Amino acid sequence: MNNIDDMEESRRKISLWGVGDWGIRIVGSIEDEYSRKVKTVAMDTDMQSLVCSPVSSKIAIGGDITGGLGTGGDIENAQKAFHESEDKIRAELSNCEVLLIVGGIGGGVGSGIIPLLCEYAARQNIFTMVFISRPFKFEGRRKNQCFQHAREKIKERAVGLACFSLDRLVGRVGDDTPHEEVFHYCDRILRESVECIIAYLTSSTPNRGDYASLKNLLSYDGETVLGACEVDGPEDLTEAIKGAISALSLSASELGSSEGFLVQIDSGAELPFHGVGKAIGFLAGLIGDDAELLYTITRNQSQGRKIILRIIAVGIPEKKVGGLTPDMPVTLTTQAPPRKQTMIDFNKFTRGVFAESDPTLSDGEDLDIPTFVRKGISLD
Ligand SMILES: Nc1nc2c(ncn2[C@@H]2O[C@H](COP(=O)(O)OP(=O)(O)OP(=O)(O)O)[C@@H](O)[C@H]2O)c(=O)[nH]1
Ligand SMILES: [Mg+2]
Repeated sequence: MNNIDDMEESRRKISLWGVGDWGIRIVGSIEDEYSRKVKTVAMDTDMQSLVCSPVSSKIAIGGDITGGLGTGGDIENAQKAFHESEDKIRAELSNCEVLLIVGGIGGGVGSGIIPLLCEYAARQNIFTMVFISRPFKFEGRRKNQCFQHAREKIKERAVGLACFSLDRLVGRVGDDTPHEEVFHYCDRILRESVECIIAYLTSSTPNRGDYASLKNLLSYDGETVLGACEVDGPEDLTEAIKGAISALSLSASELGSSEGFLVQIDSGAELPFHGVGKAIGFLAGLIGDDAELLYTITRNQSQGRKIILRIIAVGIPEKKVGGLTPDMPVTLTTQAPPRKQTMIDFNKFTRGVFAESDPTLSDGEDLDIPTFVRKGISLD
């Protein structure tokens, strides 16, 4: 983005909508560097979530139906509220070329309205990409069925869909990890994923993001994840890509069968061509021959020489929640886990790889624990 005119041009064209509580919170948390390149919009029946949001445009719907509250999971009421407010929605979408929609599926507003908004945008020929979350399994079967239904409807209409399974994102959480930390972590993954897509769509580097490539990338079934890593300067670019690949928390077979990858390199310093080629080539060497691979470079001089590298992986085969995971995640770095990735203690094992299986007990002794440890024999 070279000048203010370019920025105004992209703001007019790209709209980022948060739908329902969580979607609105994510849109409200997008960093300025990205949010100023798009028009941000919040839509909800819930006045409180709208009032608290810093986004530039707010659409309150269904006042007569919910009295300014959420729908309490009532999809039908959310849909009635949408239909009642179609005039406001039409006005807000006039001149929009690209619509990005974010929301959590499981409540009434996100689940009921996102599919309708996609249908509406498709009729207006608006290029639409959607970021949704699959509810935690513990939220119950009804919410998960509602996810399946909403996903099918969205897929029929939107050109791109990124589904984030909350259970996959969170993975193994340490027994003492606070609930709030886990939620903040999920917020970050969705926020950064949206930021990557904005970066790609608005990049002014030679590999300028184009709609068709993104459409292909986000057209695959399956799950989406994001990994990020921060390094001190261009000389550490390969370390950055290794850190971000590790932060994806995918096994080697999942990495090899993912359908596509988008790499965003956000750099304070000028990047050498060979360094970029080496880093991207490193990832290319690990993924399937047919996988799509896109990248974009954004310059952010306010961050000095620092580089933040993020990878979105899409089309990952769905993980059976609670099923066995024979493959260990690919870990390519021995350094401390990447910045922002340290909030959750994912690997809090006390019995190594046996931590998730039942102990092999014989005469009251656990045979999975080495004999010298069980018997207290010193090896000195
Ligand atoms: N990780 C995480 N997930 C959230 C959070 N808030 C909501 N969700 C997820 O998003 C789903 C929808 O929640 P909301 O966005 O609150 O619901 P809504 O669309 O406003 O719908 P109603 O309030 O029922 O009208 C939930 O079922 C959760 O799976 C959050 O702060 N963190
Ligand atoms: Mg709500």
